[in-house]
Amino acid sequence: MKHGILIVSLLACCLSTNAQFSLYKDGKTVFVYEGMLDSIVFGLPQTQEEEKVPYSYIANPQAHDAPNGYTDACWGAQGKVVTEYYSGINGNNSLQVYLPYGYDENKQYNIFYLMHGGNEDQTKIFGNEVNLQNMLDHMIKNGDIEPMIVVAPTFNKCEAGTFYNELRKSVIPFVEGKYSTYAKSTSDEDIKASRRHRAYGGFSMGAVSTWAVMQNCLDIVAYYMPLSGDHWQGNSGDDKARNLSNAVKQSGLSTHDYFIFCATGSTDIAYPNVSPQIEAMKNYPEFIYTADFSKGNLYFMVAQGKDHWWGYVRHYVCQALPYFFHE
Ligand code: FER
Repeated sequence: MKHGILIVSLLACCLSTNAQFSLYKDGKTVFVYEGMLDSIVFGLPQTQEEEKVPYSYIANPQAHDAPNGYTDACWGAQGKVVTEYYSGINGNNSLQVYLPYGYDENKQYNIFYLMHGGNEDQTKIFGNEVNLQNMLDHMIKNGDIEPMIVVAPTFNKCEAGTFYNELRKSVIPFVEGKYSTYAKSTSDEDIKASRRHRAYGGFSMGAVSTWAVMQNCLDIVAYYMPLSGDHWQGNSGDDKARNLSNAVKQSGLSTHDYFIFCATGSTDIAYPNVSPQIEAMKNYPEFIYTADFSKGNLYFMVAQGKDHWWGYVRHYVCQALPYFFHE
């Protein structure tokens, strides 16, 4: 070293194998290693990731209610629901953000945008009737899902079928600029790069908004949860399926880049609309029918005897959400 001195310090904690290892040059820190001592000793690369255990999907899950108690308050492990205000492309608007228990802005979280139905608003999903936050708390506590951020926006400043514009231009930049997701920044590039950590779903007209998001936002969203609602672009089931298939083709994505967990009840008013669409989608090579998302990308769960009501639909959310964010 011609200039300055090189100081190497090794601070090993006596009680654990965690170590901090710093290199100083000219009085400046030029390198810091924080990690396991044996990683240093054996010279493993600093960026080594833990090996991911493959998720055990059920290929054809049958609808069932969430475990008893999931709809009740989860004392001691409750997340937080925050009301936010933003100025978007369709004017001033509001949305609600669920932050999981122990939310830490230094960590990164998967994010799920979940849309209300017709004649409802952004307060529906975390309001007294649906109380989805209770189910999310229990699911996280029980290890059904990783802690994640869940956003309840509204299409009431536009329409269900055009909300995708507000999602892309206003909602995602606002929410993910404020809360810690896998988006490194809110640049178009970073939002695209984090698409596998982003999901969108909705009930009824919210499902209509979901298919429209898939039609128009495949570049920024990988997981879709349309609940009790069909695609409103196209008349027949085959029209709707073809429009979605064409969107996929135009996106240049492969069949392992987007995943749809669709659900409704057998007596739901939307069933006769959704069912032919899904049957038609099965005829297009862009869609591979199974809930095992390591092998396919489309599943349709039908709950026997359930009609068009959030009280049933929230249980579909509980069943579908664990299938997301593993690919
Ligand atoms: C459907 C999608 C949306 C549907 C109904 C709706 C009957 C919404 C209805 C409403 O909000 O009034 O497939 O099937």
